Amino acid sequence: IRIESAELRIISLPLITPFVISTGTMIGKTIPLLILKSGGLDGIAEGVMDPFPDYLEETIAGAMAFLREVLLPEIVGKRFRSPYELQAVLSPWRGNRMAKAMVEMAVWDLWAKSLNVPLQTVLGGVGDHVDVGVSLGIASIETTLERIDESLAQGYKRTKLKIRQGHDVKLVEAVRKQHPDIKLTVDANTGYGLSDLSIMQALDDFALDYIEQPLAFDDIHDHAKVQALLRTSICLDESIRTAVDARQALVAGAARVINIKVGRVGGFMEARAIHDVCAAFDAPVWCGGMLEAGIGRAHNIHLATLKNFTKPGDTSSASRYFLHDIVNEPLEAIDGQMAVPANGAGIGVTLNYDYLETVTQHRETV
Ligand code: OSB
Ligand code: MG
Repeated sequence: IRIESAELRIISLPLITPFVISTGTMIGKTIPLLILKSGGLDGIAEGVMDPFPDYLEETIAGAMAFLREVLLPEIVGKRFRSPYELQAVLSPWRGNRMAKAMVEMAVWDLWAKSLNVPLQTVLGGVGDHVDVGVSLGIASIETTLERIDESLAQGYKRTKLKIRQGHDVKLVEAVRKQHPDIKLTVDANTGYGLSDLSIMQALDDFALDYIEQPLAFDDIHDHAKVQALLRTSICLDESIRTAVDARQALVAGAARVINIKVGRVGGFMEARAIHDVCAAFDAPVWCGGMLEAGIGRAHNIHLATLKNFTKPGDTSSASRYFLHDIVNEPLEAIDGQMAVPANGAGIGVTLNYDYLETVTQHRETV
């Protein structure tokens, strides 16, 4: 494949309901999009970085500059026999895995399309659907219970509650009282410290499937201290950017489950390496989400068809977040299962350019 040109866009989508997590509230999604053109085919990817560094360090502004000035000029006009050859372009640069992931994921899409196969096939995934659960933002106990009734009625296979200081044990207690047997997890998005051990020990009594990222975004060591004192598994999200991180976390006993987000870890090569390390340690993984629109959601679903994605992922229906998606194909879960998009090769979804124009805030070509 020869990359002929690259288009960068920033789009802005309103969220149907504000999404509240321990680090802040999202009322809309600003999403960078990359479209690579090659021989009449488009390779497309979404970035998962936020306008400001509140989940991890990357920002949209920083990613746009890095893509525009460094990464895209290094690939436009060049030939790649496969996405594996991108390693030489991407690996010299430190960090910035979300920006690198945009390039890498778009090239995987392009490569699969050039071979006329689904993305999951080149990734090594199998099956035509994946199990999914919901991630419920912070809200009152009453509202949370209503949302749970709704998602259970829709057949979602796991309920993840966002928690934060002061909104944790009582919430989980109330939910467990109503639903003693559901697959339940919590995600603290780094909201606690070692001094909050008693809270984490209290959460240990509710048969949670795991407690996601209780401690700092860059910590492994202290998670191991806490994991040693809990029966409940810790699941790491923010702390895992690489397969080396995953190995160190599993060797240290910092977690027994890992949330893989292809956009967070720099693309499919690293996502697969993390998946493989976890499999070697018998640690299950699941596919996380970043409130992606249809392009990123489609990439995530293809990834989640790999064999060690044994827990339900976060790629729930797009309509839970957006009134209109940027892709033509509806990505809607049925009975807790999301079909692998298959409208054509690659990611199996197509951009709705009419709608895209109406939500595009910025557009440039490299
Ligand atoms: O920690 O998993 C997270 C959304 C934004 C930032 C961080 C996280 C999340 C989610 C949303 O939990 C999952 C989804 O895309 O539905
Ligand atoms: Mg998380």
